[in-house]
Parts: sequence; C-alpha cells; structure tokens
Amino acid sequence: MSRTLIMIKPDAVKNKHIGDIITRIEKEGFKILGLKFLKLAEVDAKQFYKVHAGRPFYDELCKDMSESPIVVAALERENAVQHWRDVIGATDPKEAKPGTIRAMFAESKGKNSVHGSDSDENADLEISFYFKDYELVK
Ligand code: DAT
Ligand code: MG
Repeated sequence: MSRTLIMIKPDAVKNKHIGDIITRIEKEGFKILGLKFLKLAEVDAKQFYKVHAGRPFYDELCKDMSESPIVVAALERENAVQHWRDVIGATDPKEAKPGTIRAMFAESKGKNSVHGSDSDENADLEISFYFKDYELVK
C-alpha cells in the first residue's frame, strides 16, 4: 500500500465537482486517510508549489490556488501515486485521455481541477503539509 496527496482545486469546487471527484476516489478503490475543506493563503500556495518558483505560470498558479476554497485528501491504495495520476490525466486537459478527471472537468492547463503527488517521497511531504499524523486514520 502507498499514499498520495490530492487536491480538488478552486475551479472544480466552484464548478460543483467535489461530489463527482470523491465518488471517483471511492470507485477507484482508494481509502481516505484524511479529508479537509480549506482556503489556502497565497503564501502557503507558494510554499506548496515552491518547486515551480520562477516558472512563468507560478504567480498566477499560486493566486488561482488561493482565491477560493479547495478540498485536500490523503489517499491510500496499491500504487497510489501512479494510479491517481492515471485517473486525473495529463496536466493540460487538451492532452488528457477521455474519461480522466481533467478531460471531463478542467478549464485549462492552469485551472486543471485536481492535483496529484508525483512520487512517493513527495506524497509524504505533501501529506505532512496539510495533515498532522494524528489527523490521519490508522
Ligand atoms: P501536474 O499538476 O500535472 O503535476 P506540474 O507539477 O507540472 O503538473 O504543474 C503544477 C501545476 O502548475 C499544474 O497542475 C498547473 C500549473 N501549470 C503547469 N504548467 C503550466 C503551464 N505551462 N501553464 C499554466 N499552468 C501550468
Ligand atoms: Mg506536479
């Protein structure tokens, strides 16, 4: 079993896809270890996405991510990181395969509905960004 950190981004919350995305999480066999609804401060969005600091889309990404609420979840499943990335599809919804969450719901490359960790190591870091250990079910 492994873990991944997912976010339902502001565009998907605004477009009323929280339920659709949580239903998909359940159908894909993930166990929810932690779940929160919150609004990021811009400074925290900048911290979360700091690997992208200096890239042309960084400021707008952090502004978009902090302008309205998001849902964050720590999920567990066999091969969690790769499975969730397969479920969400390519970063740019125009390149995402039919049936993936980004193909169905994303507005653009920047407002692309969902996040997923890109490695087991980053999943642990991202989960600890949002959750204390005692907030995750054992
Ligand atoms: P992913 O979210 O698929 O892991 P990433 O880590 O490369 O993609 O980028 C993080 C987020 O930054 C991505 O979900 C949306 C935004 N982003 C990335 N590349 C972008 C671009 N070329 N133009 C606008 N936004 C971009
Ligand atoms: Mg990424």
